Amino acid sequence: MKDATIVNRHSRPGLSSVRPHAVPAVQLHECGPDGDAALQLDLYRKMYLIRAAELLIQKHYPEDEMKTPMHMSMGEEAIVVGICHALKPDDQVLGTYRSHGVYLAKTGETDRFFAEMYGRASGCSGGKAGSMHLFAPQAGLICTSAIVASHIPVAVGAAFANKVAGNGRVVAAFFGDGAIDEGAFWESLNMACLRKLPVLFVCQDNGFAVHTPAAERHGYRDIAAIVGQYDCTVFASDSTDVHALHGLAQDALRAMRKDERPCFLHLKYYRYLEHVGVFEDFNAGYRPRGEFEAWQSVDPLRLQRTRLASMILEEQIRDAEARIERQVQRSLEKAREAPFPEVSALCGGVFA
Ligand SMILES: Cc1ncc(C[n+]2csc(CCOP(=O)(O)OP(=O)(O)O)c2C)c(N)n1
Ligand SMILES: [Mg+2]
Repeated sequence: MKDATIVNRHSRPGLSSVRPHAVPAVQLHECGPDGDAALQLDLYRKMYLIRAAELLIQKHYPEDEMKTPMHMSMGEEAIVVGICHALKPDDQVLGTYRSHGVYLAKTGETDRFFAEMYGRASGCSGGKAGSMHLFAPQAGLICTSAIVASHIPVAVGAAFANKVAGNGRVVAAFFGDGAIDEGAFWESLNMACLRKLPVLFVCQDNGFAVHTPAAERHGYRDIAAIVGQYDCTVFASDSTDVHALHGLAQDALRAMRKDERPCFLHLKYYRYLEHVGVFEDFNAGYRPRGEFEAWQSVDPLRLQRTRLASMILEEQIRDAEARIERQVQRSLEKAREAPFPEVSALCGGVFA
């Protein structure tokens, strides 16, 4: 394993039209004088929960008991954890169909999560929505949506409501680079800037919409430069270091409060698995395995585990990992034993 490294925190973005994303250069991002061990362990635990839950999904999905399509978060853990950890508990988030990470980072719970994967009544969406439509309003997760960019106007509406209510809440909208191709994104950005709404626009750029690279979709070169023309603050990073991304999110939230205007984060990462499903897809011909292998040197969990190893005992790290593994295993077993929704619930919670 290579040394833990942190990437240039506010690096300039590369050209969004260039494939592949370059593996970020690495340099150690320092922790606080006291070593910040508790914070670093918290960040690691949250990322480990996401990875452990998805590894379990990966193991059991082929049994065909989880009927929902799966869009996996592996590779983006540092982004979702870094940002969600910087938010206050009652700040709100919305995400895409690829939101296991967002759900787990914001709620920390896995019983209702796994029940939803197995379509059980105790699932976070009553077992009728599946992996793409996760809800946890009590934890600030308003919704996740399968329709690209459809949740971004909802985020702006929620931020408008918060502003009118004067409750100080921030709304973070997570979306992929494909959402930038949608009018809904630009209209939402415009409205949020015009009305000075507390929205954190988080673009998780993996360079692909399904299998189509940015170069075949974008008639521009630098998304951050374009968004920078709007009345908002823009941050860009290609870091996979959760500590760096957490710091960046804190900077963004401070800027939002100080300037009373939205922030746009352009964050690059590498999607580890196929667009939809639990397997790798390097035989599909649109990206080489070598890219994935190169990104493993900056895998977010690996970086953070190496950092932690210089701060706390190996035994403490293993203990934290074992607890999380027991948690997800228990949740999966509970979900399998839980009842399906009643037939009478079929038409509940739908518009028509
Ligand atoms: C409005 C809309 N158009 C098309 C699709 C089909 N579709 C599903 S995922 C996807 C790609 C989105 O890519 P991106 O936003 O970059 O997210 P990623 O899958 O890379 O996380 C598309 C086009 C859709 N779900 N919704
Ligand atoms: Mg993408």
